[in-house]
Amino acid sequence: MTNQMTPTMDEQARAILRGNDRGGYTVPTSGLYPYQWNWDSAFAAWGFATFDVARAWVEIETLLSGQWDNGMVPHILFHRPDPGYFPGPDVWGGVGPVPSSGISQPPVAASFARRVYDMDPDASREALVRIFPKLKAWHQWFMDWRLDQGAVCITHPWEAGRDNTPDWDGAMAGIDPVGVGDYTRRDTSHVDPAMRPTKYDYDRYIWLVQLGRRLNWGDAALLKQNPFRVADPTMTFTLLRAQRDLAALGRALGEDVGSIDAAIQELEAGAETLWNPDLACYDARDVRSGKWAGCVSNASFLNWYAGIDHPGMVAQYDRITSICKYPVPSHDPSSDRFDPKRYWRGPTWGIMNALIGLGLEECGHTDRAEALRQTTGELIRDHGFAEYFDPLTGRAAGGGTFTWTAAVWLGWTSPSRPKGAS
Ligand code: 9WN
Repeated sequence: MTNQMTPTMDEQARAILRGNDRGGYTVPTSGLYPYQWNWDSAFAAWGFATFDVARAWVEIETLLSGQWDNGMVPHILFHRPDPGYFPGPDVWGGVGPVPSSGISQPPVAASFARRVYDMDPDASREALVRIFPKLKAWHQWFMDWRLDQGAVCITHPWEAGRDNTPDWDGAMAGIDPVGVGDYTRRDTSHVDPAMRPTKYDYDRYIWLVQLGRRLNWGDAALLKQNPFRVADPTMTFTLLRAQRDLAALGRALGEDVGSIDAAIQELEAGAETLWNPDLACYDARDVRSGKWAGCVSNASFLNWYAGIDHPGMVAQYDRITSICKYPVPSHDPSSDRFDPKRYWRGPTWGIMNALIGLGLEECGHTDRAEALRQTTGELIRDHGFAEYFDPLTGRAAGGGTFTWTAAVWLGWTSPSRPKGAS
């Protein structure tokens, strides 16, 4: 029986989603991130679908309402002005139908759309018919503008959603942020600066935004002039998975999915170009310099999620999970660049764990998948719905009452998650 004074974890998670709902879209957490973020919304849809399928579709449709003419779906939609976040719409100068940033984010929306659809096909069909061409155009934009030997590249660290990971250290060092000017960060007034990227990082983030804006976010111009171009496991594996899910959705609708199937083959070949033989792991590759990042990150382990069961990755996974109590860390704890509190340079993220866990399970590594589900559930139960966690102690870090952590609870770690959610 539920004690009325103490809400259950499920009730708390649902209350977070509702509390972060701004009418048609959710914010990742109030204060720190007051707008709609791309991959956060896809996770939010997953969470909503466990108790309100119609609301899940609204989340995805609102995200796609920001799609640009070239097919790109921005990483932030600034539906309503809010001075609490920097850089805002005036700095970005996005050129789409809704004020937005000028870059994208890991395309997990089609994959969560498939999950929502599978949970209730009848209630989902109309929305699916509307969004299918939009998702297809977005994926095609990646295929047209972002491939290097079939692997998907990012043009800004924020695009991979793993902002300050050591994966980009080499490429970031190649940027001289000359003329970036003065600006005031807002993130460090919400969160302990030791848990956030440094000024060195921010100068380069803003410099890259200014460059994109100067080029009016033209894809061809950016391809030529942007010094930051890194082939990234997050993007490559999530797009590969998303294309597989989109093809399945297309078949359910009776659509021709020939071009999506061709893209899947190209991305499968591209994923193999991210295998770093010296590291014995999937790695990021700096396209401008041709150098490997040399990083075992949580994105390295998205291979299973993409349907690739590389035997070498099991050995890496077992090594990494044996050296920290709360895996999967965003950077290898045995590396001298590991920092257990600083954002994507060490902490564990529930969303990455969910993607890794879903992939492990689908590839038949069920014991590992179940163990990861358990430790992630324990982290959230014992330390709260935090943005991320210290992988050594489990301590909560970053923002609190976080939408995607609540969604991961509802869709993946809750003992009472509905059948079909995960
Ligand atoms: C920049 C919203 C987003 C996530 C990203 C995470 C963080 C933003 C920031 O927050 O990035 O996009 O300002 O730090 O790195 O993955 O989507 O939760």
